[in-house]
Amino acid sequence: TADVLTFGETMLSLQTEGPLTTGSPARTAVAGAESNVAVGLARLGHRVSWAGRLGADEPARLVLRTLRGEGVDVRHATTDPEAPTGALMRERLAGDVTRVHYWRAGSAASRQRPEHLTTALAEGARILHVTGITCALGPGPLATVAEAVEYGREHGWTVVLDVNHRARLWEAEEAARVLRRLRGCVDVVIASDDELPLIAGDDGADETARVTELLAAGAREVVVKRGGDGADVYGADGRHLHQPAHRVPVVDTVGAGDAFCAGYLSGLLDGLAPADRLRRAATTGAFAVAARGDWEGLPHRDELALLNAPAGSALR
Ligand code: KDG
Repeated sequence: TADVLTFGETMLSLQTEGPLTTGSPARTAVAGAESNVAVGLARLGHRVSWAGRLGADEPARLVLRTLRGEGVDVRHATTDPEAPTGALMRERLAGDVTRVHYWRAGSAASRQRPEHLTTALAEGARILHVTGITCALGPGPLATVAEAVEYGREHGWTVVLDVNHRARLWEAEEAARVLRRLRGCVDVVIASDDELPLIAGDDGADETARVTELLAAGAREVVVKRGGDGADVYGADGRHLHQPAHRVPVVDTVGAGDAFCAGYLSGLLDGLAPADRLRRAATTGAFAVAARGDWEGLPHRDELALLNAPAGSALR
């Protein structure tokens, strides 16, 4: 049994130094919200399985090698011989502004279907982690998410949904319609404050009303992320806690939400109290923003306390 099962689209990521049109050099990496979470959890010592779908190509080899190297179980990842692994480019423009380009239409992950996840589900897990990104990839991935959350719910797993809205992949109206249908099977909802309206509440509702609606729909906890302003957790027992963000130099915010999620799930697995898991989430989120790359800066368990070291420390 895994601690956490997750799946979604993991891609080849090209990260340019400057505008593409000038022939900028680029670095190759691996990106994908769910595998970012998987890496974060593996580095904290948890058993995590990533069961996405890849093409039969070199980017797939890079993805598998990277995840394996990070200690993520990829035995249940599947291969689509007829479709490529997806790709994205993070193009650095003026200053620290980056533009994202996707090549994901028709990708292997967009062709994932429920039967591709059967063996992964049968192996069991304590937590199922899914995101709104997978729901946006097409009818097959959406059906896979829907069946997985039902399966997790029936088998007593903790089902975690990170809204993770990607406006480039689908319209907000459609996202809202789909995500609200999934709510009944979700134990923990994670959303940034601007994503919360997608999954709960009518126009003009405040945060409390939206959270109340999610808790009434069956969630045990709702976690609201506010970037540099920290995060909050609301529990079905009426408790509400706030955690400020760590003050760190912000190098790259991409992946911060996934890092936060990994920290939060790690706290759940370790049986930490809500305030402590929120603190761990803030810590892993801070590591992510302080380093370049979507997941590269995530801490190993013995590094969690490093943020408390005085600025500029050299550890000898
Ligand atoms: O959350 C970080 C992700 O956005 C990144 O790793 C790539 O999954 C990705 C996406 O859909 O943009």
